[in-house]
Amino acid sequence: MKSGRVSFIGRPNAGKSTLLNHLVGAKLAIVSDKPQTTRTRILGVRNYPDAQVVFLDTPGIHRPLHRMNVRMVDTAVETIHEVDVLGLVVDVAEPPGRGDRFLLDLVKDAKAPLFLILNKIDLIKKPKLLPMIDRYGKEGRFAEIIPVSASKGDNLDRLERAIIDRLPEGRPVYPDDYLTDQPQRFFAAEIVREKLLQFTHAEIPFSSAVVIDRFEEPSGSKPVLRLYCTIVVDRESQKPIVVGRGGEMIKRIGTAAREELERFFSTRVFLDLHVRVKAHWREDDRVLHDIGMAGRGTPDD
Ligand SMILES: Nc1nc2c(ncn2[C@@H]2O[C@H](COP(=O)(O)OP(=O)(O)O)[C@@H](O)[C@H]2O)c(=O)[nH]1
Ligand SMILES: [Mg+2]
Repeated sequence: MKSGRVSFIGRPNAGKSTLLNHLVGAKLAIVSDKPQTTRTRILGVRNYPDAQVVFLDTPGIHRPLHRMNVRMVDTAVETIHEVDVLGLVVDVAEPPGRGDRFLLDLVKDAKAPLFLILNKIDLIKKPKLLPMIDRYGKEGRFAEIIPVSASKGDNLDRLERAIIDRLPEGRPVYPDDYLTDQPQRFFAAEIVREKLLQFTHAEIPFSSAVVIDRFEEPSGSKPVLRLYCTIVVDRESQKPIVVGRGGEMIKRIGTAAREELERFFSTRVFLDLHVRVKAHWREDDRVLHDIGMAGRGTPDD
């Protein structure tokens, strides 16, 4: 039996979360076409006949301008020395930039074997891919270079095999029905945030958060999950954008979120959404704590 941990790190939007979801077969991480969607480390366990693999999805590495973003980057960087295999995820359709150099530098001293996961191969023509693999291969830093399409699932079986090959022998750490360590409230907030990201643009996705004020589980007499959430924005001018004309936008977000919440929790959902302006919340320890981004050394409760 093999057992171990793998972390996916990379620039924002490389497809790390899509990869995690596909590998564990569940939507644990929300996905969007906007960068910096993932704000915390998300763990997903997958059991194979001969292995238990713990996959870690992480926030994209970027230049942090707020305390929240510093925590995001720290969270990703911390996993580098905690895993048995390190997967550097690169979007092949994006030109390489300074961010890639920075990342390669970061993982320089990692003890774990470094995999280069060339993602989104469905977006480029094969003749472009081969020289790329060649060029990275010449750097001599990668234990494996594996082209994949996380969204289509192409070549993921090869990635899984290569990962399992490099994991240490060991017993499974988690029971075989264990999927993740994130609490249900986390997923509830993330599903709402995903719809918010989907329907809003420009600065809103970066400067908003979703806080669960109340999470009332369904009970025998009331078979409805009741959720009371606050969407926090950074500036007064952002509130009318999230609410929309005549409340149209918040309704749209609410309806889409409720449908997905009902699927995710397999129950009827009552969703109450509120918008609140809290200037500079991305610097605010309290808010960061409330959205599950407590810093190191910050008490959890
Ligand atoms: N065409 C294509 N798009 C992808 C692939 N993987 C991810 N994406 C898209 O890339 C965007 C960012 O994906 P996400 O998983 O959120 O990236 P992350 O920021 O690294 O977690 C989303 O719009 C995804 O649908 C892929 O293999 N092919
Ligand atoms: Mg992500």
